[in-house]
Amino acid sequence: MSETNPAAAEVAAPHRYTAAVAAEIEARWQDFWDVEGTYAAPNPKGDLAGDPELAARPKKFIMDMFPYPSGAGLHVGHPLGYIATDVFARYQRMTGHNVLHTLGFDAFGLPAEQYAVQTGTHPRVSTEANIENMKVQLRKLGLGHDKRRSFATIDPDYYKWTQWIFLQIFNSWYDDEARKARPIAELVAQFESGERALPGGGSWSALSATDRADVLGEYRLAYASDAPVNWCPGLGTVLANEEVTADGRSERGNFPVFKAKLRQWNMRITAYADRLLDDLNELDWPEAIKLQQRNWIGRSEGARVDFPIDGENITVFTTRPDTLFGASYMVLAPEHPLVDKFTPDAWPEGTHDVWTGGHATPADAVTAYRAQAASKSDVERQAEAKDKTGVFTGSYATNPVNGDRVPVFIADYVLMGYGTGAIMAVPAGDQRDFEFARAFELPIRCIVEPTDGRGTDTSTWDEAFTSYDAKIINSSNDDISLDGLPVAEAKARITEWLARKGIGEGTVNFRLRDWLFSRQRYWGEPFPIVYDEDGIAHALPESMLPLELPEVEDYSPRTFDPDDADTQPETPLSRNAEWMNVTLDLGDGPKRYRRETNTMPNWAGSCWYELRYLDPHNSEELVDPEVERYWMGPREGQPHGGVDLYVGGAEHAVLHLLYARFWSKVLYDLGHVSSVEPFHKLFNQGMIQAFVYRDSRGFAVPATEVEERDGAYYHQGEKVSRLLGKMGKSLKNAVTPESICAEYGADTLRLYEMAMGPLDVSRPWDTRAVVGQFRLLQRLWRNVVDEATGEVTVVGTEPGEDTLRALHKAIDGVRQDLEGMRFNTAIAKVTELNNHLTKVGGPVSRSVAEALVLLVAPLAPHIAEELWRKLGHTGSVVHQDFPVADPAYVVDEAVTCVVQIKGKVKARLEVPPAISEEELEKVALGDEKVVAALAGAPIRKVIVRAPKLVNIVT
Ligand code: ANZ
Repeated sequence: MSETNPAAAEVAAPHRYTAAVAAEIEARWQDFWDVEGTYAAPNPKGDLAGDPELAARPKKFIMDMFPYPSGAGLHVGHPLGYIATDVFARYQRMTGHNVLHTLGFDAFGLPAEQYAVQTGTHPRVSTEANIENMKVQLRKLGLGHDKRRSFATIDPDYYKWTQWIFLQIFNSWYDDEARKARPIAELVAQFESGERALPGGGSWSALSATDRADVLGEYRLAYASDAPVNWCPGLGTVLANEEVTADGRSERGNFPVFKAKLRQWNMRITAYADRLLDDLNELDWPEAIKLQQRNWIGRSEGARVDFPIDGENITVFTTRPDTLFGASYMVLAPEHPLVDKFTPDAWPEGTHDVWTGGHATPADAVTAYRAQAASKSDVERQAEAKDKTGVFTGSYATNPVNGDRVPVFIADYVLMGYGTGAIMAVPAGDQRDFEFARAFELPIRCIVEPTDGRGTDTSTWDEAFTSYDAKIINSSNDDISLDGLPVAEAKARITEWLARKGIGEGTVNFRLRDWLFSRQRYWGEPFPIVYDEDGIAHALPESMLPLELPEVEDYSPRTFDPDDADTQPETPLSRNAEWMNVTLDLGDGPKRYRRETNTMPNWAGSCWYELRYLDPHNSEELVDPEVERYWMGPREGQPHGGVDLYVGGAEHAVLHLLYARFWSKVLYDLGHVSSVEPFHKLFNQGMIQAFVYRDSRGFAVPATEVEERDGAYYHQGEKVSRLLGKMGKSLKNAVTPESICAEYGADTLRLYEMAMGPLDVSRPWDTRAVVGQFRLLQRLWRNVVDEATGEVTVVGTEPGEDTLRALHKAIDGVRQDLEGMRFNTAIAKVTELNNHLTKVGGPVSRSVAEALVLLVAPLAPHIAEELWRKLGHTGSVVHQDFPVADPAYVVDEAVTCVVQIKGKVKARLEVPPAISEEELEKVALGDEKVVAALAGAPIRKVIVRAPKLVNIVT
């Protein structure tokens, strides 16, 4: 590379902007910024209180999704978002805002632990080393972070507060009437006074300590439960639903995941389902992300309906109560608790052969079918293409609207974790029911009039008729008729009828499940929970926080054969008896306790980190309320408050962003923060992709060793294939920011990444193209500095009209582009202005040069600082005012251009006076009237006299 590197080749001019000059400038200014604390965000209590001018400025809290300090370090794809927020933050600083911008590290969790296990070093040692390495890498990019506010989630004085928040959540319950979380003590008071009845009846004072703990466990927002969880033997830990892929495997590692009953901690995020949904409306987020959250929360409006059976009821959840007259059988999830009860000893008279699965008794059939269902993930069970399977339980229930006897089946397409775990099956209106009914020869009643011309004879149908846009038929009894009603009306009418008759009620169901919150890992926050001798969980008092992660010899997780579902997790912390078994005084004298040995999931630390940036050294409270209000509080246009800009990858759509929103709401309800939402505006940056070269065996070969010849690619003489893919070590195509900084400097790297395309679009990295931005900086430099002498060349005379127009148009455009985060087009405008100055030639007016430097400052801060200094200023450019365009020079006076074809005027165009010949020709030939007049005739010649005349000869 070095022979063709202009930075090396052009050293002839001693004061040219070269890689060496860039390196020297950049290192010097990075030191300067650190020493001066240039990026220190003002503190509302100290700095702003004493400075009314500063206090009057609007604020901008600008954040990136913080990185995992992985062992591989950063490649050029990682900082794309960091550079973008940095440019934006710099622009905001220069336009009169108090800006808070910093970056911490998300350092607990599986990747760090796996890396530690691989390398045989303690996760703290390897993680801290990785953080240091990343800091060095990031510093080179010239990011304007307030470093006083940086931290890692593994710092005990950070996770002290993660544990503290856990305890707030543990010590609160959701009051459905008030629609908010309240302290659990207030619930206890209600039980004590009798204001609220105990769910099981009786009086609070008569309950044992264990019973009380059990009752409260049903209310607490953080609670332990024995519900079935996602157990991943290959990782040796349980996982949250959000961490399981659509095909039932672990998102990390791609191992099988099984349902297992294990006592685990959960967060009652479901209590917030409706608020998490409603509050999305006020957020400035990409629609795609909002949609993913809405789908994940999955609100369905429908009804619960009771089907009588042997003096009891089976309650179903349906979104289509209007189809009740078409319910011809029922299905329970195989795990439904009522199945055993309604499995008689023998098959009833006349049981259809296909219903029995070939088993002698219903019990045999049920047992065999359950075993089969248990080996499948929920996703496999619900797969659309799958053949419908199931068995008859041997019992019949009654359809409450028409008295029909409906057989009760168990089938795996019905899940225990959704609705009531039981359905009424309407084969005419639901495709899964239709397929099941065909397989098991069950009646299919037409209760919705098809609108697609297929007719009402269901024996001729190939599929269910699932449309909502139709009328109900064949649906009446002595008391109610739905016939002729459209679906929505029929739904409302039948729901009202069911409620009046006491056999059902309207209800809203959510797909969202509670958040499984414990992991059987070492590298996470310990739970601030201990168990007494009766197994009752107690919160540690705040004075015992942080509960530090103990140093252990063996921190590796116990993993198992990935396919062995019958394994049990083992927590690394339980191997440390001394840490686990303790004597503590929790207020009632010293007693023996056992610590919780699970750790929190890696999402915990990122659920509240925005708050810590605000008040990073507070050891007394989570965050000072005044400070929180200043940076995060509600404002006009941001009714829920939150960070002003949050940039990160789209892959966190539901996991991190949903969890963080949930914690935010709990903290808000309990009065700890004034913002209901953590992130007001979200922006997803695209990915930097890279070419992956593979040999004939499909193995990636190092991208730097590939040669191109006649459009084909070769590695050591062998032809290789080329495809666009991810950048990374494993694909042998990673480019490090250091290598680009060494070759051109960080300012060039920053410009290149921002110029590659719109920020939200993925783009291929092309090292050969980086030089283009380097040349731009060289021209910029040349417009201010004499390359031969190093003297500043600017003059005091005013610029000409043309230059003023070019300047003010650039200022106007760059302002709009930076505000709108269109960094690529902002760079194009700077380039245009710079080229204009080069073309005009001669020394540049000081006023123009200074404005140009200020325009460049957010994008390429080091060179801007240096030129600003050379232009005679003493301070930093960082807090200068961004130039303001003079509108008089921005408006284009348009000129009328006449277009002639063979001398006859065919069109008149309004064009800018400065339009180039080429541009004008393009515009003229593309004009509708001209195209029509040409009617496809071949063009012999185009004569252009910009800006007034175009003559086309055909
Ligand atoms: C009768 C019916 C008729 C249904 C019809 C649909 C169409 P969403 O929209 O996702 O909420 N269902 C209910 N609980 C279920 C469970 N535990 N496992 C599998 N399926 C379940 O879906 C709700 C619909 O899915 C419910 O409405 C029920 O089928 C089914 F023409 O009831 B429906």
